[in-house]
Amino acid sequence: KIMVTGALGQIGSELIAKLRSEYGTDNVLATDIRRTNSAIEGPFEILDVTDTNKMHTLAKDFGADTMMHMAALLSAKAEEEPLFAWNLNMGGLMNSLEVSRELNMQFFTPSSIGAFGPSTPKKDTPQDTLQRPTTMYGVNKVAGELLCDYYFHKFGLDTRGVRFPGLISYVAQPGGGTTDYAVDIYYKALEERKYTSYIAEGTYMDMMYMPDALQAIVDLMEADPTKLDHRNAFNVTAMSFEPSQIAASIKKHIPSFEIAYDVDPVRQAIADSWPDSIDPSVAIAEWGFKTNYNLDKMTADMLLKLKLKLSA
Ligand code: VAH
Repeated sequence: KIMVTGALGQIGSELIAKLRSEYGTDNVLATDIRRTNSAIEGPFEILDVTDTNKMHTLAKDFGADTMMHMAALLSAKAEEEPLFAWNLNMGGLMNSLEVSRELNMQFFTPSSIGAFGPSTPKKDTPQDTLQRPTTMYGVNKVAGELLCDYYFHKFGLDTRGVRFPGLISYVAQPGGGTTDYAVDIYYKALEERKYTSYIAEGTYMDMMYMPDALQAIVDLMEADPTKLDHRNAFNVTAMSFEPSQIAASIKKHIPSFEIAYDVDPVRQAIADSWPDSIDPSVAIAEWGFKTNYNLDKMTADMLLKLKLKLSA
């Protein structure tokens, strides 16, 4: 039985559906700081992840044996409010680790390519390398990786994680990320036939379509633990592209689509501090990480599903 925090977020909202289809609706408890109008069928509870007691009570009463901690403030938002980001990202993580330790739950939380910094090798970024991020989000992610490994070595807690690239989805629009231009561009392509990118042409970042991200979480959590030499957190990626390449992919479907640039210095600085392309070979070797979507296949699916969503 799985408890998910941040269930209304960009990953959480689709992770709930994925887990419920894999394990049954009543075996997945969705929690978030508020209930949105988008009706969530199945078990749902209001939870602020900085409230340890309520988190413990909900997990215990539900009989959860697995915790998937997805609640966090993303990179751009965290740069606007670094102290709040520290308290939410680190306070929430510590609480979810402590509750998982007390109730002996298997544990998952995502890290990010944001856990790397300007001094990290930018191409084929290795699994084990220098991590000196220059954003509050990155500091939270590196500290989070070390904390999750600590709980594994010190308490034997079965913690696992992946360093996600930018994730692209059509269900919940991401809030406050840097890679979100790659989601916004699809909405604007359909609504306005043009998009003004806040990330400069030529800025490469790792990306992945949400279905591949969700499958990676399930595959990692079901992997044979004796095969895992690493725990927190595995490099995973599906593709690396820069804005003009995703624009070209969209133009194959919408020939009149045009991209323009109006660079946001804050989010550009964040993007420039991250790798261009990371190396997922350790995840492939230790638990069979794989992806199904490249840029053109993702674009075709995103435009199809968004057309349906926007016309609904
Ligand atoms: C962000 N989408 O932009 C998130 C993610 C790798 C990027 O961490 O902050």
